[in-house]
Amino acid sequence: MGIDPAWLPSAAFRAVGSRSTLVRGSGPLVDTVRAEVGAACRDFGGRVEHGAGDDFDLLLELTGDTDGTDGEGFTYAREDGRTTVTASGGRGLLYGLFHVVRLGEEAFRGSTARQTHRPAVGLRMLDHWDNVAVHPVMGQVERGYAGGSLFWRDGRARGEPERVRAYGRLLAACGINAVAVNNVNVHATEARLLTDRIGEVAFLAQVLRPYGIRTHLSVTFAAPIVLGGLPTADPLDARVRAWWAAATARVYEAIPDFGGYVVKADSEGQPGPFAYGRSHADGANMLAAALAPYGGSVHWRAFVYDHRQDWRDRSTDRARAAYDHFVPLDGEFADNAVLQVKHGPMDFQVREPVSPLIGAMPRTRLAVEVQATQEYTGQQRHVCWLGPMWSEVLRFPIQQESSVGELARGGLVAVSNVGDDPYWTGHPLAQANLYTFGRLAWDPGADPGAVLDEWIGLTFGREAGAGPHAGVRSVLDGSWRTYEKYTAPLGVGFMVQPGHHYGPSVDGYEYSPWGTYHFADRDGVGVDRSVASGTGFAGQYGKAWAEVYESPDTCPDELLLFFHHVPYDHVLKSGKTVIQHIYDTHFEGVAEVEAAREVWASLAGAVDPGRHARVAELFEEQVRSAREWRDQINSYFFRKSGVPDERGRVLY
Ligand code: GCV
Repeated sequence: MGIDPAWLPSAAFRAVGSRSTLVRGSGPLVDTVRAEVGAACRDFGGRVEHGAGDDFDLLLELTGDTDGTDGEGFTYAREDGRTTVTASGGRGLLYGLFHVVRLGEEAFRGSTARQTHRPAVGLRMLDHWDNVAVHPVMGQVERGYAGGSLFWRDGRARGEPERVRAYGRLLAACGINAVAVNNVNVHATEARLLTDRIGEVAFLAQVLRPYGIRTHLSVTFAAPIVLGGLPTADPLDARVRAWWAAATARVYEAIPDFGGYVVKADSEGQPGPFAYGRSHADGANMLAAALAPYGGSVHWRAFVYDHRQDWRDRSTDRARAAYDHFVPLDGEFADNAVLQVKHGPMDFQVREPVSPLIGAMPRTRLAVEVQATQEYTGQQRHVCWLGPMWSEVLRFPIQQESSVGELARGGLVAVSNVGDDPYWTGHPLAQANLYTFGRLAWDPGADPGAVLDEWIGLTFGREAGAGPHAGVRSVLDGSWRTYEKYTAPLGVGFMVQPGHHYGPSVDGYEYSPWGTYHFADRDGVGVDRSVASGTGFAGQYGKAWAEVYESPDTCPDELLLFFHHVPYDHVLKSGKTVIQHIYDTHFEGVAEVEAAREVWASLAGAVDPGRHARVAELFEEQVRSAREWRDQINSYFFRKSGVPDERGRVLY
């Protein structure tokens, strides 16, 4: 098959393509808009108007006014039988066109008073964990479940502009405006993208630019040593600073609109400022200084923790690490240094509390990072639509008056789930995660269910009452909670097979150095992170949430084992004991996957055969894997606790 059109099949453009449209303005992004409308008109018989006449149904106009949002906003109105989109910047016009595409026929009915649309945050980015050269353990894409990289193959740029361009188009259509093109774990080959191989990055930047996407690059903190031959990478050393300034100047010669650097430092073996007795603010600010003359930013990741912990040491708590490292540095970061924080304190588990760091650094620009690639949520073999989780995170009032989405002033970032798979994302339904991320990054307060409806309508068709809409929706809508039910219970996390992280292994990380433990014994399970008797992590929140999480009586059920070690007969707010909850949810989770598989089977004939077959095949694996999770988890806790299932179901 060719490349899947995903949420931009030709049919999605019918309403625009069958009418006459006037595009006013000039510039590269306006050319993109014109080309999009032209292609739609060729498919559906409409016209692109030129000149000053007023015989048109849709006006897309670049006004040149300034709307204060870097030209990304647009206005939309329908009056006197005409639909009008105006924007002060090319990106805004492009986003306005895609708004009309999303509305379809509705954009050409009745009347709508002028509305203003603008993104809540300026940076909406995808980070690719793509290696240029195949890594012996991690492969071409670290934690990638969609085939090889879109950008790189076997040590080189793939040089396939059509595919990259199609990708940029999909991203623009859901509002994403930045892409980091290589893994944050920067190995030797990848390091050179910064210097002698910058031309390969420039090629990608050139292909993505017409869709309003800026290119960013992950760099190694040790670059002055490994590329520049200096004896040190000390951020306060004048030679090091000069090296970064010169390297950055050359980057901007090649890519004038380059977005900036992404850095993983002092994390999981990556080099960083600690080796020189310097702080992470020193490290980030050095790169910020190199980027500042060109308007670039450094995205400095807060994922810093001890990955060589002794499991016998009960006082070290990985959940505390980001806060402990970074909160003392609040106010020390340069304006163009953005601290990029994972949404939870651990590592993209199916359920985590929001990272307390997000509410604790008022004088620092923060970006919040989520993971579209499903490392811990089924690896794109399981259906797991993450929209509701991300929406809960973004709307979470971490401070009394501010939600996470409001505090993410430095941007919203997702680790990409895309590869060179013909469906882009391995599992065709995982496209919904990519689309949903873009739309929630544009508007963190949006209703994720409405976003899902949009995605289904664009991807599968919008005929009212007919088609697969209801079936696809029911398969995706509750799939995150279903996944949670059959995997690690009540926020305790992990229990995955070490290394690749697919499938159950309850004790897989229990005696490991990675800091991810559940502490199950014959009496109970969970991690005591209270201030009173545990690691004190609960005290990293502001007063209101610290009080809620401190006691098992007030802690929400779904996070109970994240914050507390409780006996198996502890009664949840739901009225069930912890052990019975574990049994029940694991049986329910599998039943829900089996039911979803039947719904999908019933859509044969309503969904194109290739897509239907791929998803049907993946459902077989999901059912198998979910049963394995259920039986391993239930048997493990039955054997530990000796408590039988009150409903008498089989435990092994
Ligand atoms: C890119 C987790 C993943 C790693 C990843 C890391 C990170 O630990 O398992 O593969 O490395 O997160 O976010 O840096």
